[in-house]
Amino acid sequence: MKLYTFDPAPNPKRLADFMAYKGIAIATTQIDMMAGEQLGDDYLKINPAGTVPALVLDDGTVLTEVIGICCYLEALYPEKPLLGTTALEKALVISWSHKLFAMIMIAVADTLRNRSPSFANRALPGPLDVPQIEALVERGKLRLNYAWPEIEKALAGRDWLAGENISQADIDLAACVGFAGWVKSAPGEDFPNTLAHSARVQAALAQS
Ligand SMILES: N[C@@H](CCC(=O)N[C@@H](CS)C(=O)NCC(=O)O)C(=O)O
Repeated sequence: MKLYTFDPAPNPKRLADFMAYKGIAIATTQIDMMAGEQLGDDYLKINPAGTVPALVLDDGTVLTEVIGICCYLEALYPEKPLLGTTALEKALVISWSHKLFAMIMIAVADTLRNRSPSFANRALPGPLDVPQIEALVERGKLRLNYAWPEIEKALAGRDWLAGENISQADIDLAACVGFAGWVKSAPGEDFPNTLAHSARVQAALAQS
């Protein structure tokens, strides 16, 4: 297996934290997004979507979605499960991961990519030229203003999002909180449950 990734980026971080918690090491090449390597010919031959991370399996299959890569690795390395153990936990972890991606990751990405000059004509990841739409900056913020109170409520009286143990849902949420900081829209002191949750995730990762 070979992993292509770029450590500072938010989706790669979701996977890096999954692997770190479970103690998984894979031969890795960094694709420097700051230098645009994800859109270079060499990398597009590996992942035509031009996104990181990508996991290339020994039979040549390329997995390009973090949650799919996590599912594959969890099956190979079942110790310290992060995708749930019961039917309900498994459903909740995947549901939260999907919801966080759609509700928060995309909202932050819209806010960032539609305003920053460095993303001119690159409003969406990938090889397609996509012009910025200024209105999506405000819409992104609107969506985050709705999302954080929902998350805060969901964490009331519980340590972890999807059951009694840390899961990928928690790692994803902490990555979302970090990414939201890039656009100064991370939850602040009015969101004590969410802040405590991020600290709990960091502590679990530090112990792993
Ligand atoms: N669906 C992918 C999303 C991957 C993604 O969007 N990655 C970003 C980095 S966080 C990327 O590769 N962006 C490429 C670009 O901006 O050109 C996943 O679940 O991993």
